[in-house]
Amino acid sequence: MRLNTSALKTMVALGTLAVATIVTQSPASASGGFSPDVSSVNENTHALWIWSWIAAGVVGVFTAILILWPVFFHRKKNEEFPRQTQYNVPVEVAYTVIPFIIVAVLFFYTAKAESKITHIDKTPAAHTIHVNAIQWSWQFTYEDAAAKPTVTGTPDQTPVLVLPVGEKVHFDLDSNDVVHGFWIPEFMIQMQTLPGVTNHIEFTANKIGEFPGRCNILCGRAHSQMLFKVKVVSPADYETYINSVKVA
Ligand SMILES: [Cu+2]
Repeated sequence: MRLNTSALKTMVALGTLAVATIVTQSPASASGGFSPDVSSVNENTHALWIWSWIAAGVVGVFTAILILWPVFFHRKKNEEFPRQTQYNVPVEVAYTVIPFIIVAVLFFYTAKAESKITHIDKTPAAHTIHVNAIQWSWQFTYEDAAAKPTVTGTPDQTPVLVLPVGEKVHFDLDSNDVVHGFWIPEFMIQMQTLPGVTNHIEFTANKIGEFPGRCNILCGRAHSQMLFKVKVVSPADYETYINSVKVA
């Protein structure tokens, strides 16, 4: 095997770039596009998100090396048809078992995070909000206010979902018509709203601020306008708000 210096340099450069990308995206040095603690969901999901990318990066770099190595170092040197080999049992066992282990590990941590996120506590949450998805907007009913006021949005008038900071909220999710997806990207949460089935989720918003929300299931003509805004306020402001909303 004849080593081609420029090919080797290219491979080293590619390897360095890949490692640098992984290192700068490591849990300690970067957020991977999401905050680790803006909601109770992020606390469960963020590490999984980062480690999934690291696993994907390692597999990607390893696969690239396996592809590039023969490209650079086993180029055809004469017209002779190369020797053909097959049925290498140890190699075949390795490339069956290793991906299986990778998928099993990812599955284990995903199932663990998912069961935490969808867990509903026996002790009722401090607040309950009923979310109703409609073509093409949202209705939010604040069940813990005496009057149970409902806020209804339209594609032109984006509704606001007000949440109390640091207090767990129980959500009942329904749909009026077709399948929609209740999605707050920065909270790393989405759950489908299904006609005829009520889904439940509980989480706590940890930081005061405003966060975009959307529908993430293609639900018809104005799907892209099915937006809402999440406004996280102090518990006192939340109480004031839900008791001041006009009853619809
Ligand atoms: Cu929708």
